[in-house]
Amino acid sequence: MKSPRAVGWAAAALVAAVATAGAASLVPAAAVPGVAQATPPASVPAGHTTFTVLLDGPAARDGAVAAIEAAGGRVLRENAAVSALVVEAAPAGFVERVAGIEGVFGATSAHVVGATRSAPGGGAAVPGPPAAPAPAGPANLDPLDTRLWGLSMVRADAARTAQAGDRRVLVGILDTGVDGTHPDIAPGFDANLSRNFVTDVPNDPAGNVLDGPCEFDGCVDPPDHDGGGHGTHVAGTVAAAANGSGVSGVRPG
Ligand SMILES: [Ca+2]
Ligand SMILES: [Ca+2]
Repeated sequence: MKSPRAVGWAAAALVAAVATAGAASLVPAAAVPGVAQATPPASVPAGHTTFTVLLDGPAARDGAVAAIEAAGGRVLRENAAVSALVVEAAPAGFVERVAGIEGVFGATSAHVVGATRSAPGGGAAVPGPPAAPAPAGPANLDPLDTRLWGLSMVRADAARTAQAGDRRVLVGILDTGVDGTHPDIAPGFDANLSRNFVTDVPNDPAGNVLDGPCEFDGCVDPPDHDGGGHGTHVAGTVAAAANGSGVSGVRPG
């Protein structure tokens, strides 16, 4: 996973951003004609695992699903808006078989991509160095903007005087989700354009806590929910409103 700062800078390159996309739901397969009833993660047979399979597009869907099932896969959920499937199967050779199917753009297993650092002997965050005194900030920034170094570093404070943003520009935040109800986020957030591609995994196969208990039925968060907070932080870097409170983003208006 990129560090928060790396993600923030990547988004900042888009400047004039508007809609911050969080995550939205893979619809239950039962809602899709021709696909079996959605099955909760716990029903994945022992020894099987889940895969994300991305199709070329809607036209490829029916043929690809039939071929995936012939290759030993079972569709659990489908996000028709982006032609993505969550499929369970025995892992041996499944990705290789599916990758060769016409209409399949790519496939990968659900797996841990990394781990964050933990404090020795506990889960508390490792304290950083003492914060430097906040410098006097440029005019027209929100009260907490002086605690950020990035806005001035990329001259966003100066850029906004010429162009505060263009709402035709959409930015997707691929992260822990986005709290679309946050007062600094809500003005630029579009829940209808947002999707959640990830199902909560309460525990890893060894029983260790990963996401913890699911907050919502089906273990899929709604598109305006952030289960971790980091995605909302990144969305704020991009597009927090310049509204006289909190912080403002690179695209403040
Ligand atoms: Ca969650
Ligand atoms: Ca603000």
